Amino acid sequence: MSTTELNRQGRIAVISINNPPVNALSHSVRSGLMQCLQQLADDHDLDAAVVHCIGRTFCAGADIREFGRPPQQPFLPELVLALDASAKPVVAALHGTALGGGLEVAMGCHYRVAAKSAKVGLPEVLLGLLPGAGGTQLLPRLIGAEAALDVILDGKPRNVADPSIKGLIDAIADDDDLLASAVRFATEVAGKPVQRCSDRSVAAVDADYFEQRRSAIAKRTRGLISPKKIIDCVQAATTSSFAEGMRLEREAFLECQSSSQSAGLRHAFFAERTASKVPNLNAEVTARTLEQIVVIGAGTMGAGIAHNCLTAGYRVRLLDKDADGVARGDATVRRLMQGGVDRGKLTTAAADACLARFETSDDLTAVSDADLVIEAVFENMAVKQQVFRGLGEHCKPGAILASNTSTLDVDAIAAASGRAGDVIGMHFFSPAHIMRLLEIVRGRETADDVLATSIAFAKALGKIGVVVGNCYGFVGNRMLYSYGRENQMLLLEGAAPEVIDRVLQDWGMAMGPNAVNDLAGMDIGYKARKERKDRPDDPRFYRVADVLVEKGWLGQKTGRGTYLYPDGSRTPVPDPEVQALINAEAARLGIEQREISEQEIIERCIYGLIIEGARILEDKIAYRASDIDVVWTNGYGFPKYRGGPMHYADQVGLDKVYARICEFCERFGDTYWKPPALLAELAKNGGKFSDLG
Ligand code: T1G
Repeated sequence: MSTTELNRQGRIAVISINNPPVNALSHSVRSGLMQCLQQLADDHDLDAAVVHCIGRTFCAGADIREFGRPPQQPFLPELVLALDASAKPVVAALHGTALGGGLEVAMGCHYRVAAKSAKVGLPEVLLGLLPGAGGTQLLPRLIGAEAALDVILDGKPRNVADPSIKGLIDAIADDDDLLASAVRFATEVAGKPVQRCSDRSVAAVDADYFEQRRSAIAKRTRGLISPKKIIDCVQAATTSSFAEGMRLEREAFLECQSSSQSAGLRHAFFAERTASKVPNLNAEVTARTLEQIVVIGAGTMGAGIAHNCLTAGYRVRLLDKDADGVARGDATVRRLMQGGVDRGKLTTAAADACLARFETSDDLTAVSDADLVIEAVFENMAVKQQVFRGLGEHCKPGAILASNTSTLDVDAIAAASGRAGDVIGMHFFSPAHIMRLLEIVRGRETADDVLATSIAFAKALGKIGVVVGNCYGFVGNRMLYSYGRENQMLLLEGAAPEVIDRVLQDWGMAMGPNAVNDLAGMDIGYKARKERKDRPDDPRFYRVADVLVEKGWLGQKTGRGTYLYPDGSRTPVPDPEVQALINAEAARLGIEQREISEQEIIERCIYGLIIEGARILEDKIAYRASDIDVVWTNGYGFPKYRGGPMHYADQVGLDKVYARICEFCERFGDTYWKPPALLAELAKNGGKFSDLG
């Protein structure tokens, strides 16, 4: 329940907004604020006002949950204009993160007093939007057009003392003295001429500057609508009147808001926050305390995981079976830490503090003090079971035992430990210190508090934890097989690798599948396929990749894979020898090659994902379709502005998706294309995956 009320401190009105958890500017907050402004105007015993928020933050923006519903007045721009027009000065008191519409409300006020720790930002671009309540017109008037463009285009929050936003904040207060400072400030300006942001002008900027920004942003935000419109609006702030600029901004905002891109990004925003909510997890359960982490396996993944845990504040011991492995892991962690300092992500002092909590050892039994052990050894069941037998013997009661396996049976690993209730899967994505996704694999016997601890641990690492069930490949890699399989089939059927990659990258994938294979190294997938017990009995299944690996053409690390990488470059160059090899394999398999349309390439790969996603829902390996979307938009380069494979299917229409899959089933057989019953049911009833909760 939200409240917005006006109280008095002498002749100063203190307007308090209270709308947990982040004081989003819901309809009731907007209405309450408008009423308080009217009360300020009408009350002759009030000379000025302070607007502040109760709880952890000033308004964090418009209430995104209201989008997609019929808008209710007062709209946010009306509120901002009413603040700006107030005859009596209004001071915003900022703490926490004043974001989006929250910062726009603050800029509608005449002054801004901020707590030292406060941050401000305009993250609308991350939702496929643009500041739609005056942000593109007000911010340039306070900090200049170029600086405003930086803030609005990157969408990142900045500390209020950041020099890049000089001119936005009028005074900075101690965190525990914010409201009193703001009231004192209001008292000082009371009775003086009001300083309206809208009255300011914006210094002229050369038109070429905006053109340069347009071409730069086009490369960085392939296909996105809102960045270009942001530049248009900020340019208008330098050339048009405030009223005209506001009109243009409103027009552009409504266009962005109604776009499928914004729908996809808003879906992703809420999906990432819902993913950590486990439907049948006992809410009373409390997480176990984690202080000492032990990572077993000092390879690339293990060292990345160790680095991630160190920067999150844990004590970390990195183990490997031999001294060379330990030395390599130690060097990797230190290199990653220095990289963070070089990029300005970490201060040297912070890096040193992390390393002071870091140690290594080649004694695999050095686990007795561990609160959590994360196994990151070779992806082989026998090797993992041996490690877990040791953990079962040497770890203290209550220690959590996690496997970083990317595909293997977590229950079989757990059984080897003799304490399956303490075992869980934690599938990190490479590079572990950068990728935000963590698949948390709930084993059959995983205890509720182990699961709750793992979810909290993911958040502490700054990752998006998605709880998934135990099957081959869990959610991400299980679906990757369908996507990769269709890529391989298309190669044999006549689509060149570079065509497939270009089409899928133009569609929005971060990289084409063949370039990804070369980047990761095709030997990894090759070994996993050889281990698979349920490998389809189909000579075409990943045939091209297998032949390339058997020739030693693994990808970038060998200078050639699907593509050539001359002189150690990382730019893929089509390889005529590979194309000849593909054609020969197709002929040997009796596959008649043909011209394949771009649309078919997209549908074969993306609908292959959707089918597997539907089967995952049928098998209850994911709690909700949006969890599958979170996995693919955060772990596999699926474009966030399309929301994820399941949201995309809903957008296309499940009846259309189902019909196309039935066609593929006719043409290519039901081994891979048999429509899941769930999809058929939803398509028949006009349903959506999002209806499943
Ligand atoms: N509207 C509705 N709910 C929101 C919300 C918002 N703007 N922001 C957060 N929530 C919910 C969130 O779903 C979660 O709910 C809970 O609050 C805690 O969030 C016209 C159009 C503020 C930095 O994009 O960046 O203004 O899961 O888990 O990690 O120009 O939330 O508990 O049920 O993220 O501490 C612009 C989005 C909107 C800011 C806090 N503003 N929010 O992070 O908590 S568009 C944003 C955030 C706009 C105007 C335009 C973060 C946070 P639940 P959380 P957190």
